Amino acid sequence: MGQPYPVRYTVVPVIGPDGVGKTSLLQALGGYLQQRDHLPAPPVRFVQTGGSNALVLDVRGDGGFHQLVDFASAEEQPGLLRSTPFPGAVLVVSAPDSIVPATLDILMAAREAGIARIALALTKCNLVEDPEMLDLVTMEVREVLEKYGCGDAAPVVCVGAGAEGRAAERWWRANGELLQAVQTWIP
Ligand SMILES: Nc1nc2c(ncn2[C@@H]2O[C@H](COP(=O)(O)OP(=O)(O)OP(=O)(O)O)[C@@H](O)[C@H]2O)c(=O)[nH]1
Ligand SMILES: [Mg+2]
Repeated sequence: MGQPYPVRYTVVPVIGPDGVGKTSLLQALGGYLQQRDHLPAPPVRFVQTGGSNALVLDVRGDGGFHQLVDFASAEEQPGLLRSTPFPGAVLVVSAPDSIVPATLDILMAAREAGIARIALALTKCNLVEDPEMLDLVTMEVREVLEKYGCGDAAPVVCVGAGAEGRAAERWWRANGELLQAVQTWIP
């Protein structure tokens, strides 16, 4: 018998309604990791999945990798979640749109599939100018997470892709916060 393989891989589906910014989020996180860790290229790649390509982001941590996978259209997500046991997921909600019916369908499917840990990425926060509005949306998503039994410790992180100038600094740091939340919240 050899030694157990020392590296853990945790596959984390990135779920949420169509157009909320799932692909943009993974690309932004890839760019962040490239710069932060001085990588020759963003740690993203496309994998072939049936009919379509899935974008995968490898996040390296002390104990192994989290592989964030931008799998499927909203319609296909419930089936995907039922087909494979995942320890956790990143649920993406667009801050300007907040919770929409498709968010609830996907959240319900994730809970039914036994996904215990959900980290919530509130995207497009750079499009919301009023900070109070952002607080309201954050409260709303927290309420929904609690209602669906995700617990009050589930992380909710505001992110924004594609911002420039002074605002870019804030959203740059937010990428790190989201990755940290995923690595600590999803085993
Ligand atoms: N300003 C801004 N625009 C964003 C952000 N994230 C995504 N977008 C825009 O929102 C649109 C949809 O983003 P996508 O990343 O394609 O969303 P998606 O969830 O992958 O969409 P599907 O794959 O079609 O389900 C694109 O036009 C993005 O440029 C963000 O944080 N800020
Ligand atoms: Mg996409």
